[in-house]
Amino acid sequence: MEYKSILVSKEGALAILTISRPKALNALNAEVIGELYAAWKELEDDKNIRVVIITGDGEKAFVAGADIGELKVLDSLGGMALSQRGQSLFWKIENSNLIAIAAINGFALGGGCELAMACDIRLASENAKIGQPEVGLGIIPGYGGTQRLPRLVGKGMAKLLTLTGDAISADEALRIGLVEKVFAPVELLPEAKKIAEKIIAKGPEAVKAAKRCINAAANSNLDGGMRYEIIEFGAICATQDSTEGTTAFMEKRKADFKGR
Ligand code: DAK
Repeated sequence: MEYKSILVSKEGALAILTISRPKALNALNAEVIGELYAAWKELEDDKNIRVVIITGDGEKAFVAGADIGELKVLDSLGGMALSQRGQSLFWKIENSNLIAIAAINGFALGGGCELAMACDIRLASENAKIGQPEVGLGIIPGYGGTQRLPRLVGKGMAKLLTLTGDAISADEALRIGLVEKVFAPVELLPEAKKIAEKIIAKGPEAVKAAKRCINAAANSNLDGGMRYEIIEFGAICATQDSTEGTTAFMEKRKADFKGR
């Protein structure tokens, strides 16, 4: 499918989804959100794809936020509708069978930070600037930022970032656990691809089940999460891949996973 504001490329089981609205530093307007929806569905429907790297076009921005021009004209109902649409896209990414890696190649502000937080893994280039500056515009984060940020960095740090609106460097984001790794700008995409390839080499059903279990940890107490893990573990033991993976180890050979 052809898109106007995003680019989708595929390399085997890996897809690279690039948000491309460079004149507005890749800000998320309604068109970008709509196209991300369509592209995500296209990638989920493609049974060959297992990992998606999401990045921004150019060297300056991942995503500089929701489109401020569009936010300016929102009334209360419009704000709720937009928030619900964006939230459901990010929910879809977070709970997808696909693994999403955010390659943060510059500004990730407001909606950009929220998109990155909906991904499974966040990698940043050394020039990244990350933050939730909405209160400076007289609004609050509307794509899940008030909920995902405290889950990643703790309540106090989430308040410090959100209430001051300060953007932080990649190194500071690494220190507080907002990103997992930092690379030189030229290394960001190659390193993201290496991580993607490692995931792709693993048992497909096991990767999906592990993602579901870790997501459950954020939404349940320890007891409930442990019980959920037992159920997922039981299901994974019934797959051919679990037999193949354990047999391959005993036979000192590489596993040949089939995804079933
Ligand atoms: N929206 C629209 N245009 C943007 C933009 C944005 N978020 N960010 C940058 N641009 C545009 C600029 O207007 C400029 O356009 P022209 O003037 O060239 O036409 C172009 O991109 C280049 O930007 P600058 O000239 O400003 O570039 P600089 O290097 O000088 O500065 C900057 C880069 C990232 C520091 C600066 O552009 C900036 O401060 N941008 C705004 C960052 C920001 O505040 N982002 C948060 C947006 S609020 C909700 C849903 C979601 C949200 C809230 C509610 N509901 C549905 C309720 C989320 C809100 C946000 O994300």
